[in-house]
Formats: sequence, structure tokens, C-alpha cells
Amino acid sequence: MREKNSILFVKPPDRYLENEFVYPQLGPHYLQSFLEENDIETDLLILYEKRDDGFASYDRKDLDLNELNMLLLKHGGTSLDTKFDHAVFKDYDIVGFSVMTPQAPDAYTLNQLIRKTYPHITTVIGGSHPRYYQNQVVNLPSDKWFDFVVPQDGWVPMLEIATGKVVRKSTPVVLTSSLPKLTSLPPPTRPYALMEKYNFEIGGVPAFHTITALGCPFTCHFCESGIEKVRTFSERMIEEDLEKIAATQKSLGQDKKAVMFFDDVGLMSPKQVKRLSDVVNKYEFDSWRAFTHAYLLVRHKELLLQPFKDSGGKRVGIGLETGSQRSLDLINKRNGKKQSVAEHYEAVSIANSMGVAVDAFTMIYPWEDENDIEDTNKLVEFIVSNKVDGVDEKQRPMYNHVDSTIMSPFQGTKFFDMISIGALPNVKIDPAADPGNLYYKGADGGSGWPYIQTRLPRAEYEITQAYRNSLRPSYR
Ligand code: B12
Ligand code: SF4
Repeated sequence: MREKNSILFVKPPDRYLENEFVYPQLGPHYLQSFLEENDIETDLLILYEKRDDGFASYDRKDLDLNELNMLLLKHGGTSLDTKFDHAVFKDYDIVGFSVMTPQAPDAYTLNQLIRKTYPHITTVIGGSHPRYYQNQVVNLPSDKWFDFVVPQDGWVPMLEIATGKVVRKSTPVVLTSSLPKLTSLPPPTRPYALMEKYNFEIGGVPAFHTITALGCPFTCHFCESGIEKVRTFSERMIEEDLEKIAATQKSLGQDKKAVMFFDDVGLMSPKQVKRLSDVVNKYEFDSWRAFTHAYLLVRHKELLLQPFKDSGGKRVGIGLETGSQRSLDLINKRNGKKQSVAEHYEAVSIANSMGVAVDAFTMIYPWEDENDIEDTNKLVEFIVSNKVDGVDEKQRPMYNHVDSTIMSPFQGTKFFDMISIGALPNVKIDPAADPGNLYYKGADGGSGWPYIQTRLPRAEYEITQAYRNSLRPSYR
């Protein structure tokens, strides 16, 4: 009998995504470093599929294990990148899956394989899928269920499982934990062999991403994070993370480097922008990107963007969502406070005139008619044609970028509830929708389709989506 449990984290494949190696799925990396601080070493298995057959349909196909590849990252720093072989699980006592909803069917398939082939293994599921689909996960059939279901924070439950403080029972055990503060946690692991595979640029410079906080003060009805309490990581932790990212980029031989802050509470106030700019400067990043909001840009203008720009900031992400005032009102981003489409136009103009390009996220909503579609087309056409007054690190002109997606109402969102009670006329969700089809941005910029009724037919929305995405620049 080994003295300590041996633990493997698993990231299931993201088969519907255009590129699996754009951003690492950070959840398990935060847990790894926390366990390491508690003298528990863990390995990480990144599963991915190499797709070379083009993308025929946005609808999910069952997982073919022969198509799967695996990158095994061992705690000592060694790694193995090869075809998937389930014998990889054999020597572990605990296998913990980190699962977002579109990954769920594959995670279930892999868990079923483990339960059948290696019954000694305790299996755990964490991540945003069990958070928002807890009932479905707990009620999986017995050949697929997980011994532990962790719907919220993973730090404490994973420590308890690893140290044997909790033991498996004959039915799934739910371990719910929510740390009031995240200030004493270590930064995520950044395994070299994984970071080496990532390929994302900001303003012409290779970039990795991180987050500064969990939760969000806004209330978009299409998003599960609406009014989830904001919990920030400590400044020390963010600094340590940036230091690690910078060191990894250096050892990868990247002479220029950038960082992206992926949370929605990045550029919120002049004070906060200044604070982030100082850290970015301290670790000598050439460029960075973060998210902001249209009304904040309109309100603070250069007070918000100047420190960003002075520290190399080239692009901001903004959820501009729609050019239809009707849809914007329904989204309710600011919890009852009016937000206007006119501010969307103004925010883009302000950023561009300061030499900052905008990555605009827009959506098509299933209640939209020809007028709504036309209004958003106008907004998108404006964004892609508005001139950005600056060049990137490669001295190329900068362009705004647009993502056009079709809203996928995950469980836990206000729109899911509204549609379920018939509060949005002409829209019905397919109650049997496969979670693997619940994604809003996948290969070829396409979206999954979870509806049985929408205001316009699916094909019209998809033609609109393809048109908007076709306006995107060839680089950013
Ligand atoms: C960065 C980001 C991305 C990045 C990187 C992915 C990633 N997961 O890191 C990219 C761009 C690739 C991405 C893509 C998508 N994303 Co995203 N993303 C985020 C974001 C902003 C931060 C993720 C993060 O780093 N969190 C920090 C870590 C610490 O949190 P965490 O992953 O939840 O992990 C904690 C717990 O869940 C738990 N845990 C996690 N794994 C495990 C494993 C075990 C064993 C245990 C015990 C616990 C555990 O412990 C951790 C610490 O408490 C989140 C919102 C957010 N703030 O979390 C959305 C979010 C996760 N994304 C979301 C969505 C919808 C998507 C997409 C489907 C969008 C699309 N393309 O259609 C894809 C799905 C990609 C996929 N893997 O399937 C939703 C997920 C909803 C859902 N039901 O799953 C979220 C919650 C945003 C939202 N509110 O809509 N995303
Ligand atoms: S989509 Fe809206 S509610 Fe969700 S994280 Fe972004 S700003 Fe917050």
C-alpha cells in the first residue's frame, strides 16, 4: 500500500473548438499548486483530438478513443505526448476531471471506462459543469457516476479527498465549499511542456492568460456568472503568477511577451487599471489585453485607457453583445440600469482614437427578428471598418475584431429560466439537448444549437453569423 494517494487531474478534450491550444484550462492548475503547497504532488492529463477532416457539422459526434491524444504532465517536470491509452490511469488512486459543460459527454465516457476497467480508482468531477448541472451529474447512471461531485471551489474538497479525510460511498458524494476570500492561495502551475503548445498572440506578441478574480458584479441574463460575488486573488498571487508566466515565456525563447487578463473585471476603474499596468510593467510584458465595458470607457475615457496604453496595452475585449436596443434591454447587463447601443459605438470610437483596438463579442439571440439582425449587422460593420489609430508590435496596422456567436442558454442563466417558463415568445429549448452541443463559439466560428423553436429559422441565424465572422481581419 502506498503511503500517499496518487492523483491525476484530467482535462477532457474540447473537440468542438477551433483550436484546443489557445488558452489553458486553468482550474486544475490552481488546484495542483494548492495541493503542492500541502506536500501533495499531482499529475495532469491533457486530452485533445487532432482534427484534419475539416468540420462538417456543429453537432457533437460520440467520442472515438482512437482519435484521442494525450499529453501527460508528471509532477517532476517530465512529460509524454502520444496517442491516448487508458492504461495511463492504472497507477492512480484518484482521478479528478475538470469539466465545462460542452466537455461533459466526453468526461462521462472516460469516467465510465475508468469505473469499468480500474474500479480501485476514486473519481471526482469539478468545474463549471457540476456547478450549473449538479442535479444531472449527481443523477448519472451508476456505471457513469463520479464518487465525488465538487460544484463550487475545488481547493478544500480536493485536499480532503487527497488526504483521505472524506471517503467514497456507494453513491456520489457532493462536497460544496466556497472560500470567503481567495487571498492566501498560490498561483496556478504553468507546466513548460503544456505552455509550449499554446499559441495565442496579442498585438503580434505571444501571450498567455490569467485571471485576477472569480465572480462578476454584472448581471447579463445569458451568463451564469451574473451576480456571483466577486472574489479577487491577492496582488501578491497575481504578481507571482506574472513572474512565472514571464519566466516560462523566457525559457520558451520568446523574446517578446504579452499577457491577457481573462476575467470580466479587468479594466474597471482608473485606479485598477493603474494597479494592473504597474504589475505588467514590473515583469516587462511588451503588451497586454483585458476586458472592459462600454459604459466605463464612455465614462472615464483616457483616464481608463492611458495607463493601459502606456504599459503596452494594445487591445481591449468588450462584450458589446448586440446592436439591437431591444435585445440589449433584455440582457440586463447592469442590473436594471439602462445601457444604450449608442454607447457601444462611442466606446469603440474612444478606444480606437487612442490607438487601442477592440475585440468585440456579439451574439445572436433566438428571439431576434430581421430588424434586430439588421441593427447588429450595422454595429458589426461599424466596428470592423472603424480605423484604429495605431500599429502593433510588428508595426502592422491594427484592426478591430468581432466574434459573432449564437447564444447558448446554459442552465443557471436567467434566460434559461425565462425560456423554460415561456417568458420569451417564439423560443423553446430542446429539453433533451446534448450538453456537448451547448457552446456558443466552436470550429469555424460556429455555434451549437440547443433549440426546438426560434423566431427565425436556424439557417438564417447561421447565415448572419457567417456573414459577421467573414468581416474579421486576417490577424489581430
Ligand atoms: C478563461 C475562460 C475560458 C478560456 C479558458 C478555459 C478555462 N476553463 O480556463 C477559454 C477561452 C478557452 C474558454 C472557453 C470556453 N468557455 Co470559458 N471561461 C473562462 C473563465 C473566464 C475563467 C476560467 C478560469 O480560469 N477560472 C478560474 C478557475 C480557478 O476556476 P474554475 O475553472 O471554475 O475551477 C475552480 C472550480 O470549478 C474547481 N474545479 C475545476 N476543475 C476541477 C477539477 C476537480 C477534480 C475538482 C475537485 C474541482 C475543480 O476548482 C477550481 C478552484 O475553485 C470562466 C469564468 C470564471 N471566472 O471562471 C469562463 C467559463 C468557465 N467559460 C464558460 C464557457 C461557456 C466557455 C465555452 C463553452 C465558450 C464557447 N466557446 O462556447 C468554452 C468552453 C471551453 C471548454 N473547455 O470546453 C462558462 C462555463 C459554463 C459551463 N456551464 O460550463 C464560464 C463559467 C463563463 C460563463 N459564466 O459563461 N473559457
Ligand atoms: S458576460 Fe456579463 S455577467 Fe457574465 S462575466 Fe461577463 S459581464 Fe459578467
